[in-house]
Amino acid sequence: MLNLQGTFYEIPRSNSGDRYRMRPLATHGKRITDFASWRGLLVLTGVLDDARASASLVRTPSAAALAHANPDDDAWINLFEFLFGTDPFTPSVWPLDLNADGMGIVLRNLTSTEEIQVAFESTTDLLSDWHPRPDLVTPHPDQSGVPAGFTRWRFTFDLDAEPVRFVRLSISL
Ligand SMILES: [Ca+2]
Repeated sequence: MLNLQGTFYEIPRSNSGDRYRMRPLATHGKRITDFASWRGLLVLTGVLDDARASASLVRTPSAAALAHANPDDDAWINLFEFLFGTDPFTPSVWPLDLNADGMGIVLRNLTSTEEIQVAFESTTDLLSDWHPRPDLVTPHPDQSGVPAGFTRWRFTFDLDAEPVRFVRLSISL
Protein backbone atom coordinates (compact mmCIF):
# COMPACT_ATOMS: atom_id res chain seq x y z
CA MET A 1 0.00 0.00 0.00
CA LEU A 2 1.18 3.52 -0.75
CA ASN A 3 0.09 6.74 0.95
CA LEU A 4 0.62 9.57 -1.52
CA GLN A 5 -0.70 13.12 -1.25
CA GLY A 6 -3.61 12.13 0.97
CA THR A 7 -4.66 9.00 -0.93
CA PHE A 8 -3.97 5.35 -0.18
CA TYR A 9 -3.13 3.20 -3.19
CA GLU A 10 -2.98 -0.57 -3.48
CA ILE A 11 0.22 -1.72 -5.19
CA PRO A 12 -0.01 -5.31 -6.48
CA ARG A 13 2.88 -7.71 -6.06
CA SER A 14 5.47 -7.78 -8.84
CA ASN A 15 3.92 -10.96 -10.30
CA SER A 16 0.48 -9.29 -10.42
CA GLY A 17 1.33 -6.11 -12.26
CA ASP A 18 3.41 -4.21 -9.70
CA ARG A 19 2.99 -0.42 -9.67
CA TYR A 20 1.62 -0.39 -13.21
CA ARG A 21 -1.65 -1.82 -11.90
CA MET A 22 -1.90 0.20 -8.70
CA ARG A 23 -5.27 1.65 -7.88
CA PRO A 24 -6.56 4.24 -5.40
CA LEU A 25 -8.38 2.88 -2.33
CA ALA A 26 -9.32 5.92 -0.28
CA THR A 27 -8.61 9.62 -0.08
CA HIS A 28 -8.32 10.81 3.49
CA GLY A 29 -6.72 14.25 3.60
CA LYS A 30 -5.29 13.46 7.05
CA ARG A 31 -1.78 13.97 8.38
CA ILE A 32 -0.71 10.32 8.41
CA THR A 33 3.02 9.97 9.03
CA ASP A 34 3.22 6.18 8.91
CA PHE A 35 1.02 3.13 8.59
CA ALA A 36 1.34 -0.62 8.81
CA SER A 37 -0.76 -3.72 9.02
CA TRP A 38 -0.62 -5.41 12.39
CA ARG A 39 -2.57 -8.55 13.21
CA GLY A 40 -5.16 -7.80 10.60
CA LEU A 41 -5.59 -4.16 11.57
CA LEU A 42 -4.54 -1.04 9.72
CA VAL A 43 -2.44 1.02 12.15
CA LEU A 44 -1.99 4.72 11.36
CA THR A 45 0.24 7.27 13.05
CA GLY A 46 0.02 11.02 12.92
CA VAL A 47 -3.02 12.98 14.02
CA LEU A 48 -3.79 16.62 14.56
CA ASP A 49 -2.46 18.02 17.81
CA ASP A 50 -6.01 18.89 18.89
CA ALA A 51 -7.65 15.63 17.76
CA ARG A 52 -10.49 14.52 20.05
CA ALA A 53 -9.82 11.64 22.39
CA SER A 54 -11.49 8.38 21.49
CA ALA A 55 -11.13 4.66 22.09
CA SER A 56 -9.37 4.24 18.74
CA LEU A 57 -6.84 7.03 19.26
CA VAL A 58 -3.64 6.25 21.14
CA ARG A 59 -1.36 9.16 21.92
CA THR A 60 2.27 9.01 22.90
CA PRO A 61 3.81 11.97 24.71
CA SER A 62 6.88 11.88 22.48
CA ALA A 63 7.84 10.83 19.01
CA ALA A 64 8.10 7.23 20.20
CA ALA A 65 5.59 5.96 17.65
CA LEU A 66 7.52 7.55 14.80
CA ALA A 67 10.80 6.26 16.21
CA HIS A 68 9.43 2.71 16.18
CA ALA A 69 7.92 2.95 12.71
CA ASN A 70 9.54 1.04 9.87
CA PRO A 71 8.24 2.47 6.57
CA ASP A 72 10.69 0.52 4.37
CA ASP A 73 9.85 -2.74 6.17
CA ASP A 74 13.48 -3.78 6.62
CA ALA A 75 15.00 -5.04 9.88
CA TRP A 76 15.56 -1.54 11.33
CA ILE A 77 13.04 0.81 12.89
CA ASN A 78 13.43 4.55 12.31
CA LEU A 79 15.33 5.01 15.58
CA PHE A 80 17.99 2.57 14.42
CA GLU A 81 18.09 4.12 10.94
CA PHE A 82 18.70 7.52 12.58
CA LEU A 83 21.63 6.12 14.55
CA PHE A 84 23.06 4.20 11.59
CA GLY A 85 22.59 7.18 9.24
CA THR A 86 20.62 5.08 6.77
CA ASP A 87 17.59 6.08 4.70
CA PRO A 88 14.40 5.05 6.56
CA PHE A 89 12.54 4.79 3.24
CA THR A 90 15.03 2.44 1.55
CA PRO A 91 15.70 -1.05 2.92
CA SER A 92 19.14 -1.10 4.51
CA VAL A 93 21.73 -3.84 4.72
CA TRP A 94 23.22 -5.36 7.85
CA PRO A 95 25.25 -2.52 9.44
CA LEU A 96 27.71 -4.68 11.38
CA ASP A 97 31.21 -5.53 10.24
CA LEU A 98 32.26 -8.78 11.92
CA ASN A 99 35.64 -10.48 11.95
CA ALA A 100 37.78 -12.47 14.39
CA ASP A 101 39.15 -9.32 16.05
CA GLY A 102 35.86 -7.69 16.80
CA MET A 103 32.69 -6.07 15.60
CA GLY A 104 32.60 -2.69 13.87
CA ILE A 105 29.61 -0.40 13.48
CA VAL A 106 29.14 3.20 12.39
CA LEU A 107 26.93 5.22 14.72
CA ARG A 108 25.77 8.82 14.80
CA ASN A 109 27.55 10.96 17.40
CA LEU A 110 24.94 11.75 20.01
CA THR A 111 24.96 14.91 22.07
CA SER A 112 24.34 14.86 25.77
CA THR A 113 20.99 16.58 25.21
CA GLU A 114 19.54 13.79 23.06
CA GLU A 115 17.31 11.33 24.85
CA ILE A 116 18.74 8.28 23.13
CA GLN A 117 20.80 5.78 25.09
CA VAL A 118 23.14 3.41 23.30
CA ALA A 119 25.06 0.64 25.02
CA PHE A 120 27.07 -2.34 23.89
CA GLU A 121 26.04 -5.28 26.04
CA SER A 122 27.69 -8.65 26.15
CA THR A 123 27.66 -12.10 27.64
CA THR A 124 29.84 -15.16 27.18
CA ASP A 125 26.83 -17.46 27.11
CA LEU A 126 23.16 -16.93 26.54
CA LEU A 127 22.26 -18.30 29.96
CA SER A 128 23.67 -15.45 32.06
CA ASP A 129 22.62 -11.80 32.06
CA TRP A 130 23.70 -9.25 29.50
CA HIS A 131 26.06 -6.61 30.88
CA PRO A 132 27.17 -3.26 29.46
CA ARG A 133 30.81 -3.52 28.33
CA PRO A 134 32.00 0.00 27.49
CA ASP A 135 35.53 -1.15 28.35
CA LEU A 136 35.58 -3.29 25.19
CA VAL A 137 34.37 -0.48 22.88
CA THR A 138 36.78 1.99 21.29
CA PRO A 139 36.73 4.23 18.23
CA HIS A 140 37.85 2.05 15.31
CA PRO A 141 41.35 2.90 14.03
CA ASP A 142 39.93 3.02 10.49
CA GLN A 143 37.53 5.96 10.15
CA SER A 144 37.79 6.09 6.35
CA GLY A 145 34.47 6.59 4.60
CA VAL A 146 32.68 7.55 7.81
CA PRO A 147 30.54 10.66 7.23
CA ALA A 148 30.87 13.77 9.40
CA GLY A 149 28.88 13.48 12.61
CA PHE A 150 29.42 9.71 12.82
CA THR A 151 32.06 7.41 14.35
CA ARG A 152 32.99 3.83 13.51
CA TRP A 153 33.15 1.91 16.79
CA ARG A 154 34.87 -1.37 17.46
CA PHE A 155 33.85 -3.96 20.00
CA THR A 156 37.03 -5.98 20.55
CA PHE A 157 37.06 -9.78 20.76
CA ASP A 158 39.79 -11.85 22.38
CA LEU A 159 39.22 -15.31 20.96
CA ASP A 160 42.13 -16.83 22.91
CA ALA A 161 40.70 -15.77 26.26
CA GLU A 162 37.03 -16.08 25.30
CA PRO A 163 36.28 -18.29 22.30
CA VAL A 164 32.58 -17.47 22.59
CA ARG A 165 31.14 -14.01 23.15
CA PHE A 166 27.73 -12.58 22.34
CA VAL A 167 27.26 -8.87 21.73
CA ARG A 168 24.15 -6.80 21.34
CA LEU A 169 23.53 -3.12 20.81
CA SER A 170 20.97 -1.74 23.22
CA ILE A 171 19.21 1.39 21.92
CA SER A 172 16.43 3.10 23.81
CA LEU A 173 14.61 6.40 24.12
CA1 LIG B 1 13.60 0.68 8.34
